[in-house]
Amino acid sequence: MLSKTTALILVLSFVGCVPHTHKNKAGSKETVEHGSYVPRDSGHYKEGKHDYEFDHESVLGSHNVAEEYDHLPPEEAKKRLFSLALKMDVDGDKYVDKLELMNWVLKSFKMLTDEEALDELEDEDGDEDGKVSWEEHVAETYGMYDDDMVLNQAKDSPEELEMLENDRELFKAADLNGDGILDKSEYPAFSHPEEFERMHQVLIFESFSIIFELTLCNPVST
Ligand SMILES: [Ca+2]
Ligand SMILES: [Ca+2]
Ligand SMILES: [Ca+2]
Repeated sequence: MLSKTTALILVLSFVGCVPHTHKNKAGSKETVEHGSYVPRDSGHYKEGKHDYEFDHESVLGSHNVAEEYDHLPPEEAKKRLFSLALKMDVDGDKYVDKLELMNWVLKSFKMLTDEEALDELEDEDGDEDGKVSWEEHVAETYGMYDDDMVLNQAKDSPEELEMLENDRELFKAADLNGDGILDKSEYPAFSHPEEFERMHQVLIFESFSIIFELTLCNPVST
């Protein structure tokens, strides 16, 4: 069990850290080699070094709020973080135990996902109606008006073609009511598919396709 003091030290230790840059938004729909999605905690250690930025955001649940904390006077930051630690103590026993801390961080991760998804939705929402159509996604991602144009351009680029098809499958799976548009409640599953169980089937299929292609391209010699 973490004592209240320990939890407070953990939280208050943010105050003395170097201001962070918020460059990386782990969890966004970016893939690493062979199509794996970047897990939420991929940036916790960078090149073997502990990344305090990750800790800040994991507790605060917002890139924007974490950035705001960098500019607070130390006393004000301590005050706010102290009340945050009190909120973590759900059962009010004056201690923050492991489960309370874990639940808090999981809730923060969900808030980070929603914040990142909303940022991405606003980037893609060409007509600013608060929703993203497939055409808007294609226009923002590929710089073209419809997928026919993308298909035409990508005929010599299997990678781009595959990316378009993968995006289309993810879009369909995220679109719960099947109206061809992703609203604010549906969009997070599209931008962060690895964090939504209903999207896993599409991701698994995508990964198998990539492995299958790699196997065909690089057959094991016997
Ligand atoms: Ca407690
Ligand atoms: Ca729109
Ligand atoms: Ca929809």
